[in-house]
Amino acid sequence: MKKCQILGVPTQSGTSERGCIMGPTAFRIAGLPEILQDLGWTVTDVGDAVPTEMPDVSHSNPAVRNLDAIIAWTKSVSERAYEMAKACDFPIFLGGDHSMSAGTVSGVARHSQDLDQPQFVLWLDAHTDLHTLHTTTSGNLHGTPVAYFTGQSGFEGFPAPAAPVDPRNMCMMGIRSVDQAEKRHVAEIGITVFDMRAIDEQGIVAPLNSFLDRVRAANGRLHVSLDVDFLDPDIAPAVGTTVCGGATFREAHLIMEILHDSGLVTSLDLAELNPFLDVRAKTALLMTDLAASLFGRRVLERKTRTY
Ligand code: 6HN
Ligand code: MN
Ligand code: MN
Ligand code: MN
Repeated sequence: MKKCQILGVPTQSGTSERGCIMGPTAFRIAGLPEILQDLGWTVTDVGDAVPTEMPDVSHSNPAVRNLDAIIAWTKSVSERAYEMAKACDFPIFLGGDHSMSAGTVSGVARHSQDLDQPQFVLWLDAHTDLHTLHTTTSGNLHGTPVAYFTGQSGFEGFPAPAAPVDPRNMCMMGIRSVDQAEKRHVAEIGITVFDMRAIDEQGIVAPLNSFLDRVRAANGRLHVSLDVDFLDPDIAPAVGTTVCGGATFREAHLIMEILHDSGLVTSLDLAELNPFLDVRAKTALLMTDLAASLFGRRVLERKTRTY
């Protein structure tokens, strides 16, 4: 049986809205480990990551918040992610705000480098999270992980990622809120972006398949990073950075179903869930169901379905 490991990454230092620390617990209460077991996976919950000791650091950009904590989380999570990628077929990371991905992606990419396979990343988010320590104006470092793990400069005090992801191996979907500095950067480094307008016009199937074809042709390994705010706030209110006009219930499930059928996905982040902002756990349950679709749950096999 295929083995997956689940790690909680209860960080909220990357955002100014408190509550993401409760994310991993909400996913466990929603039953994610048991659901994956029922889908035929051997699941090991390896507990929660703990940050390393905080370094004594400061930055020339006075807006930057909690730099010491984010460096400490990145170091520890990157190490844990690398070990998990070596030890199992599929690591799952339960956030935690999106600064978690500086660690998760740099860790799994290091394992892909060991295997001599290119690392690809599918980024499902309203935002590009492409700021550096120098360009962020909010100072919230959950807006920076993509720049970090693609090896951009401007991360003084962080360990250099062992295997930076080639930005040309990244695809973003759902994008609808991009800051000026990020707009310049995204075009410059060659990330493929399907913003919400592209999805409105083309749907999700053709754009997603064009990316998956590239992953397959390169014999790549694919990390998926799902930010709650990829989804429309009407169906997923439990996030500190809601943006109108997000993905629908079916668009999101269809992406997960196609990803499952591709057999290409090798690791997953469930990021930015803030259970403190949820409404009768509906966002936690939706994110859990989306993960189930990615792991092979089919509409006609849902336990809840009755005839
Ligand atoms: N997220 N671009 C905004 C900022 O504050 O830098 C929003 C960041 C959102 C972060 O989506 O994980
Ligand atoms: Mn492995
Ligand atoms: Mn994000
Ligand atoms: Mn976001």
